[in-house]
Formats: sequence, structure tokens, C-alpha cells
Amino acid sequence: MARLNDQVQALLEEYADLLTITGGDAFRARSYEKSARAIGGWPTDLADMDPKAILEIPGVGKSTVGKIDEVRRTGTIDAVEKLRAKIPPGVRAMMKVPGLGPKRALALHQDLGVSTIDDLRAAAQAGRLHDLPGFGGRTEENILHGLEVLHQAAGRADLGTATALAEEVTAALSAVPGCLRCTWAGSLRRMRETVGDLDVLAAAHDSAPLMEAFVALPSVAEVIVSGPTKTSVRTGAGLQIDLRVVSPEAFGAALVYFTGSKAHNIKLRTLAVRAGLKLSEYGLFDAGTGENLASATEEEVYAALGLAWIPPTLREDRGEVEAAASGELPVLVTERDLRGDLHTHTDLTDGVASLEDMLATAKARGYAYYAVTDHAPDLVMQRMTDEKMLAQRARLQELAGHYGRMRLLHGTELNIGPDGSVDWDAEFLSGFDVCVASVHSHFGADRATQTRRLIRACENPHVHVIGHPSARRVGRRAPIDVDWPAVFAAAARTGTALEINAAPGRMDLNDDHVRAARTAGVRFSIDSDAHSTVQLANPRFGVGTAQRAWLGPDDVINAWPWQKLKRFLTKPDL
Ligand code: DGT
Ligand code: CA
Ligand code: CA
Ligand code: ZN
Repeated sequence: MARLNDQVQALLEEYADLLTITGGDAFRARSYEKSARAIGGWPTDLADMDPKAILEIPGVGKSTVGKIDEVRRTGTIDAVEKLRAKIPPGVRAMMKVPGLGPKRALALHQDLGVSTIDDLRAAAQAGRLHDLPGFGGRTEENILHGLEVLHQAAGRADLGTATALAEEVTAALSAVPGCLRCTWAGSLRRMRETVGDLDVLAAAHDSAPLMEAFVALPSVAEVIVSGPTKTSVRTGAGLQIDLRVVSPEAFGAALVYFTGSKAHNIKLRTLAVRAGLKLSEYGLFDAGTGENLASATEEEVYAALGLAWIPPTLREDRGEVEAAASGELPVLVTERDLRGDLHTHTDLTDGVASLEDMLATAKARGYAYYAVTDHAPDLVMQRMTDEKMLAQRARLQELAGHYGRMRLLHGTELNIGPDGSVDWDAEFLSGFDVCVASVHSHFGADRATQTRRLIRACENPHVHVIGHPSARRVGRRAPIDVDWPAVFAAAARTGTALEINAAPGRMDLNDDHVRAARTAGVRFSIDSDAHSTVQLANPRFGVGTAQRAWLGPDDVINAWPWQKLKRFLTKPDL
């Protein structure tokens, strides 16, 4: 099961949305939103906490404690169910369309009788939304974009959700007597940004105890098919998990096969055929004699094909097989290479943990440096002021040396305005050790505007990193429309790093963009964008993206020692 915290967070966020659109008390809605975030970011699983301890989570009151108890007992919240029932399911689906949002979805339903996603698409395509109040400019186009984003993500889980589930399932199965190996394969092992289903592989002489334990897992809601070699289930959240149990002698070949990708497997099989061999999920065989040449480990299978072992994140048939054949596989950046985090928040803005708690968790990660980058004042709802920022800087100076060798950097996350300008004047900006600058508004502007905007931000001598450059939200918001080659060239020319934002809901830049940017000579920063101590563990997901783009430690500025990073943070005169 995912943490109870995540389940409660999702329900409370939905409750806040439903309250807002059904005309409920806006103050109550905001307070539920706040407790939702606090609970999602709380490091201890709610399931292991008593009500008194839960009440001590900042932003959590008695009524929320009652709702948490309800979720624990029933899996849902009655008040949420009641509000859900008031709104037709098609309209609730429309509310999730990026670019439309809850209020406009409800208005369309009430004024035009548009009550399904299909109605909405037809109306937008026919240009019928154009002249409605609140639908001006590029709204119609953005809604069509949003429908595309939803379609691509349909039924797919983000990397964070999928990883948590995979860890839970493989830990439970590994504990079953007779289980010799258990790991995940498929797109999750390749660390794609979303995962269609989970593929779990186990080795045992007798599969029955594993299959029994699997279908009895608490997160399993439905068994789709069950047999001695393969069982498929669906979780309560709707994600499919396939478990395959193989004999230990065939584990390596099965792991290669079920890790994929399909394109990578086809390439391997072609290679095998040319050498007079046959490759399957059971092993690599001599096509003539049927002799088993390799099957127990992945290394043996690759070696018998004349290849070095290929890291799963590369297995997409993008040149990795050729590189493995000629001994030219890249040295990839790993999570252990990361020496710091350059984009993090505290409860001074929208984080849910204190500065001290964030620092203590960062120190435990073994970092050599750590930047606090709370939001800047142009994001009005964050209520940042010069005084608050300077007080935080003073506090950081007091804390210097309190966290071992970890160097504390004072930074900020600036807002890139529609014209490419950022918060504060040059003098104030020069007081920061590091500035991340990100797009948080005007997502619908046209390509020329967005491109100019990002290039101008790169040209700003105070901006070191462009945060979540495409501003997309996985499955929820389309990327902004940008001439990427032009922005990559500007980032390279100005010595501005582009972020690989590792929050699983962002994953921004994505692997394709990172690959193109690297070719253009860009450097990257793999950041957590943590708003809680738990999220400081996000960088592992960004490392997946970096590896998929073939990045090595030299390409990543927060894999550099402090002295080298320090030089990078002094931008060249343009
Ligand atoms: P997903 O689940 O859509 O995110 O993507 P994958 O890559 O996990 O795909 P999935 O679950 O359909 O299959 C898992 C792996 O099994 C896949 O990466 C490669 C292998 N596989 C599945 N079907 C085929 C096939 O028809 N031919 C070959 N060569 N391999 C296959
Ligand atoms: Ca899969
Ligand atoms: Ca599958
Ligand atoms: Zn941001």
C-alpha cells in the first residue's frame, strides 16, 4: 500500500476542490488544502501514528483527524463521496482537464450542457467555446492540448507512485520462504517518467507460495488472471501488476526480456540470430544444437552476445547496443554522485517543514552543499518580503557549521515574468549564493513569447539555473510552447544550467529534451524541488531521466565538488 498519508492527501485535495466549485466556504477549502500538503509531506506514516500525534502535525485540526480515521477505516471520506455525487462523473472528469479547470468545467456544464470529455473535445474543435466569457485568447487551443496530455497519461502511474508500490511488493515477496530473487523489470526499471503497468519478476523452484502471497497483498483489489508462471492483479488505485515466477537458472534471461524495451529486445534478438543463436525469456541457445549458452544472470546473457552489460535506463534502442558492442557505453551519473541539492523549499513559503528539519534531513543524505531556495515575491500568494528573505539568510549564517561539513547556500526560486524579467533588482539578487528562475504563470503564451522569455532569463547574470523549464505537470499540464533548440543554445552560451526537476509530478526537463540540450553543450542541475523532508529523496527519479539522456557526472553541476560549482555560480560577463 502507498502510505496512508498520500491517500489522505489526495482525498483532502479533492475535498477542497469540490468545496470550491460547489460554492462552499473558500476559507475551509484553503485550510483543507493546507492540511493535505502537510500530511503528504509528513515523514511518518499516519497508519503508525495515534490521534494525539497526528494533531501535532502543523495545519492539522480535529476535523481532519476525524477524516483521517475515516480513511483508515473505510478507504474514503463520506463528505467527499456526498459532494462527488452532486456532480456528474463526466463533469468531474472534465475538471481534471489541464487548461480547463474545475470552475470553467462546471460553467460549461451549466451553460452549454457539455457533460463529458467527448462533448468538450467536440465543442473545442468546432470553435464553440471561443466566445464564451472566460474562454478568450488561446483557451480553446490550450484545452485541446490538455486533452492530449490527459490522453497520453491515461492509466499510467508516475514514477514516484510506481516505485513506492514496487518496493512494497518486492519487499513482501522477498520475505516469502522459497523466494530466491525478486525485483522489478519493465518500464519502471528503465525509469520512464510514467509506467503503464508494473512487471515484477521472482525466482523460485515452486511458484505457488509466491502467487498466493501476491494476490493476498493489501494493495491488491482484483485478480485479473492467475496461473503458475504469471499472475496479474489490479490495485485499488487501478494500476496493474504482473508477477512472473521463473526458475533461478533462467532469472537473468527473464530479467533481460521483461525489462525491455521491446525495441531493445528486438535488437538483441536480431544480433543473436545473426550469430546462429536464439534468445528468449528462457535463455540464449545455440540455434543448431539447442544448447543453453547463458541464462542465469543478465551479465552472462549480454556477454554471450558479445556485449557489455547495459544499464536498464539505456535500453531503448538509441545506440546502446552498438555502444556495448564497441566498448563505448557511457559512464552514467548515479544518485551517489550527487553532492548537493540546489532547489528546495521551507515553511517560509509553501514548504511544510522548517529550515532546521530540512537541513537535518539533507545532512543525513551526506551532502557537501545544500541550497535553500524559497519562492520570491512576484508569486504573490507566497507573501515573500525582503525582510523575511534577509532574516532567513541571517538564520542560515547562524546555522553555518551546525550541519557537519555541509555548506549552506542561500538561494531563491525567482519567477520568470512574461517578458523574461525576474523578481528584485540586481543589488538584492547579488546577495544570493544561487538563483533558480522558473515559469509559474502565463503558461498559454505563444512560442515566440515563451522562447524570448526563457532566453532573457538565461541572459540574466544573476540566474544560475532555469527551474522546471517546460513547466509541465505529468498528466496534468502541457509543457509551454518553446523553440527548444534556441533556448538550449542560449543556456549553453550564457553558462546557465537547465534543471532536471526530479519531483515525480514534474520530471522536467524530460529525457528527450535533456539529450538534445546536452548535445548543445548545456549543463544540468538534478534537484528535488522538495517541499517536505520526504521529498528530499526525489533526486533518484531525476537521475533516471539523466541516465536515459546518457549524462555523466561532468554534465551535472550538483555532482561537482564545491570549488568547481562555485566557479560556475559566477557567470561569465556576456
Ligand atoms: P509500460 O508497462 O507500458 O510502461 O511499458 P513496459 O516496457 O513495461 O511494457 P510491458 O509491461 O508491456 O512489457 C514489459 C516488457 O516485456 C517490455 O518492456 C518488453 C517485454 N515484452 C513484452 N511484450 C513483448 C513482445 O511482444 N516482444 C518483445 N520482444 N518483448 C516484449
Ligand atoms: Ca510494464
Ligand atoms: Ca506488463
Ligand atoms: Zn517552481
